[in-house]
Amino acid sequence: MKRQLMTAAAVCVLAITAGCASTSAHNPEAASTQGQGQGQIQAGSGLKADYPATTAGANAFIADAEARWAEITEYAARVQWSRATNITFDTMWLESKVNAEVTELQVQLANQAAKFNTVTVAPDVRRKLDLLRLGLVLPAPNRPGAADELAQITTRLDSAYSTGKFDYKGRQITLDEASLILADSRDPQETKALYEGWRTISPAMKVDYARMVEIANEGSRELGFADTGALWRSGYDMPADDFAAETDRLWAQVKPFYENLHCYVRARLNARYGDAVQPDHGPIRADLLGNMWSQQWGNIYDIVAPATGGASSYDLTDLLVKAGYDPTRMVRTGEGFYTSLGLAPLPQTFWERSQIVRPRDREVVCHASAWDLDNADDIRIKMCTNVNADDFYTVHHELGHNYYQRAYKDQPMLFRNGANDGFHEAIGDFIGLSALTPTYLHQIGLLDQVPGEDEDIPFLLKMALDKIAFLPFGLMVDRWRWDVFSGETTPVQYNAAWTADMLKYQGLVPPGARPADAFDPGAKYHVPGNTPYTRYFLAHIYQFQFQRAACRQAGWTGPLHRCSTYGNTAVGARFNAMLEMGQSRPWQEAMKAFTGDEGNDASAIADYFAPLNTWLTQQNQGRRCGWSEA
Ligand code: X8Z
Ligand code: ZN
Repeated sequence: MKRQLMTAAAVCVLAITAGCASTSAHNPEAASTQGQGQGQIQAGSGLKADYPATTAGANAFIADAEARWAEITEYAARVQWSRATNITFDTMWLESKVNAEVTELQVQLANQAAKFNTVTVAPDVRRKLDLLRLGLVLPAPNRPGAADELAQITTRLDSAYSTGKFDYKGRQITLDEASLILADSRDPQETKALYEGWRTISPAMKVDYARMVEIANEGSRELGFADTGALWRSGYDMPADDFAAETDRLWAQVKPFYENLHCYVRARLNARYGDAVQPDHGPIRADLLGNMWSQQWGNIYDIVAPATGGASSYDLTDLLVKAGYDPTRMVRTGEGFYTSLGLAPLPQTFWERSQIVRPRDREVVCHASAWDLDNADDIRIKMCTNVNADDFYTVHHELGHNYYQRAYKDQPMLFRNGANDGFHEAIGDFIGLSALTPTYLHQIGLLDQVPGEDEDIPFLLKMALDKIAFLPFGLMVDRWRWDVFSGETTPVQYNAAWTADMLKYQGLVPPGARPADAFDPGAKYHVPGNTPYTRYFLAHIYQFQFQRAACRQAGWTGPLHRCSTYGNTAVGARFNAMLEMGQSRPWQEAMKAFTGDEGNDASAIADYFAPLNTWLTQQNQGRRCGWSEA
């Protein structure tokens, strides 16, 4: 997960990091910025000098910036880890303080970097200067107190989400408990209560969120961007407007397939629940899909399984439970896939320092993330792992971040990140595509025998429920945020706009009218956690490109969905070579190095799911698909 400049910490969050953890990049020692003009060196900033706008000045600035960045990101990551694994007044205080320092430094570095815009420098130096200018997630403006205020808000929002609980059947439950019940519940009254219950944690975030948008926009404008959304869109080695158009193009490529899936699932839900709960036309009721945000639908496979012509003979959650897996064994199994590709085992410190299960005695951030605390070897995951299919996938996902972090650790400091944030998300997902194949599950002893071809459609349907259903969600979260940052959506419109985007992109509606004070976006981690989300949309395209390329390299000639790269060290070596590049080159070069592809290409998804799309089209014959009532 990282965003461009992040750094050490986690890969799921904000600014700094690379995984899904956090390190915002906000800044407080704004006090030291008082009265200074942009680009000036202030006491306490850590930069050694105010560098002249010359080639030598640029080189010296970059050397200083890399040293300072390495130092502050390790410090920040350790504070952030402390807060994320033990949320208290004091750890929140400490995190706000360090995040403010980080933001202040980042803003200062961005301003300094811009001074070299017209200076002749070596290509690597130019890339580093660009990364410094474009790599922030939430910049603070250069006035006293702004970075402090921003940092306090972001720590408060993230902590409010992570400690959120609601009353359910007379007791307070957490998101993880609610998610487990929702995955299995087939009672529409219960799913509605869980959907609405979880969303009672977020109205209290709205004022903070609106204020945060104001401050970050002010900071973005000072850096020369129209708003924070424009800053986010600038980190993809292409003009920001071209990037937005690129996501539109990719969505247009995959949307017919999503509509096909939506149509089929709606019909099966209608058959199961009847017209009063789920009509056979229009949008789908969001709480019926087995996931708190309806972003992955695999948990309702039993409802939508093919009525005739072959059913799936296994359920991965059942297999894991029956085989006696525990959370640590799930992670060990994940590591085993990576080492089978020839990559080194995880360090002993990974096992000593990771948080694999939810601690019983304190509040933590349960949303899964992968961390790199020292920009080198101190890699960890932080999860609240349960023994089920969802977390089997998530373990492989998180380890992908860690293996990426480790692969690029010898790059210069400013290149220690993913080729772009979507790459960081796609690594573990690519591994997961093989790890979910029946062939692999058989190899590790979870399945007694490999199912025959008659289980191809059930398998592909399961995969599509997670991967294809995700695509519009992967797009809509930032479509909502881009409109919020641009001012197109004002605070009073926050919830209505979110609901409208759910309908527009996903074809979903909440199970009932939302209350006037609702702030449903706040009930999705990445919104209060300030993690840009388009990365996941991209990752869902990239992972299939990686898979198609890897299987070609392996000489696989069968159907793409049956291919597993487990144990293929040649593929592993070539894949790791891409990982080792970090963000030293534009992402298009990293993509080409491993896949040979020129840029993004949704045709790999089409290849993977081709038999299912044909099958869905047959199933949908005679149905009116789509959700517009017009
Ligand atoms: O946030 C994550 C990872 C951490 S980077 C668990 N994911 C997104 C989500 O949960 O919303 C992975 C898939 C999408
Ligand atoms: Zn991730």
